This record gives sequence, structure tokens and C-alpha cells, in this order.
Amino acid sequence: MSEGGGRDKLVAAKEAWARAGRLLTGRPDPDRAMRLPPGQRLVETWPVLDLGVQPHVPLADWRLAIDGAVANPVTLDWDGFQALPQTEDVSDIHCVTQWSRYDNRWTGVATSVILDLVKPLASAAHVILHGYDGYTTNVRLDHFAEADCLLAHAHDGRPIPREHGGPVRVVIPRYYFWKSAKWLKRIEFSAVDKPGFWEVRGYHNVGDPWTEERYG
Ligand SMILES: Nc1nc2c(c(=O)[nH]1)N[C@H]1C(S)=C(S)[C@@H](COP(=O)(O)O)O[C@H]1N2
Ligand SMILES: [Mo]
Repeated sequence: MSEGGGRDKLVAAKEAWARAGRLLTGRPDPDRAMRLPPGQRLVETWPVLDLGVQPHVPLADWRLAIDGAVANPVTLDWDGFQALPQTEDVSDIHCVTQWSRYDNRWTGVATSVILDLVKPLASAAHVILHGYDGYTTNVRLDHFAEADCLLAHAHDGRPIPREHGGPVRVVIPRYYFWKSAKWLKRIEFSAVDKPGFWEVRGYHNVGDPWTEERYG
């Protein structure tokens, strides 16, 4: 979506789909026997999905606040972020709008590194991801902490392009891609859950593709 005028229509259409249970196949694969989750089709391209805004955040202005229910809240600038241990992970993307894309090579900072840095309090059970475009999405802390989750700044060896969420986006491969917040601005740890942009508009709170948790 590139123009703001289309946004309300798009959001309304997706909310209506959620109410109607569109795209559900009724053929779940909870054991993940197949690489391609039910109801998905493989694409070679990389579709762009956003709310009609693609914020431009120069590296000099980029900040990432990590706060909430943590012992050691921090705000990282670009140098501070790059100075953290870097990791690489190859994973598949599964979007709720039914496309999947295999073998995405992400480079960035593992979420485990972030947890070691800020030290979530015992009360923290949820993570709210905030984008520079105002988007939010919520994930359970144990899901955010999985070994294949990272704050990525590169895809297939190149900086993540602006339309795909650069300078830094979250990657949470195990769940539908709407959980992978683009243009990451803030990571908020919380004792209480705070459903995000799509979660309050009918999308599932967890979003497991293999059991087709498309809608709440
Ligand atoms: N900040 C932000 N993150 C976001 C979104 C968004 O609109 N804003 N859209 C989500 C949705 S619905 C999907 S499917 C993926 C799309 O990522 P892509 O454009 O890189 O394919 O980003 C997710 N993260
Ligand atoms: Mo999506």
C-alpha cells in the first residue's frame, strides 16, 4: 500500500475477512510435518505490506528504546546496536495473506542478547513491539526469546530496504509475519498483554501458521 487514502479501505477489508474467517482451510498441521503451512503458497518475490507509511529513519537519528518491566532499560543508537554481538539466521516467512517465502538470511542481534542486556523482571510475560510508523504487535516473552528470533538489519547480505522495515526490523519466523515489526523503534516488556494493531482488528493473538491461527 503506497498511498494513505487506500489505508482505511485495506484495513476495513482485512477486518471483514477476519470476521468471516476467510482463508481458513481447516487442514491444520500442528506437528509441522510439512515445510509449507496449510493454506499458504510459495512465492519467489517478496511482497511489501504496510499501513501506507514507510518511515525514513536516517541512521544518525535511529534510536531503539528497550524498556518496561526490565531491570536495566536502555536506549541504543546505531553504533551501540552494531557493537552488540551479531548473528545470522536463515528462516522462512509465512504471511497471513497466504504467501510464504523460504530461506531468508537475516543478520542482526539475537533477541537472547537483548534479554541479557535489559534483564526482564520476573513479572514480564509479554513483549510489545513498536514501529516508527505507529504500528504495534504483541508477542509472548517465551516466543520472542526463541533462538531463531532477531533484530535484523540485513537480509541476504544487504541492508534491509526501507520498504521492508530498515534500518531494523524484528524477525520472529515461527509465527505469521505480522508479528515481525518493521521500522523498530521500541521494545516494551510488560506483565500484562497489550494486543497490537492487527490483534485488536480480529487477527489471532498468537498467530501460529501450522494451526492456522489467522483470526482470534
Ligand atoms: N511497523 C510495521 N511493521 C509491520 C507491518 C506494518 O504495517 N508496520 N506490517 C506487518 C505485516 S501485516 C506483515 S505481513 C509484514 C510484512 O513485511 P514485508 O513488507 O517485509 O513483507 O510486516 C509486518 N510488520
Ligand atoms: Mo501480513
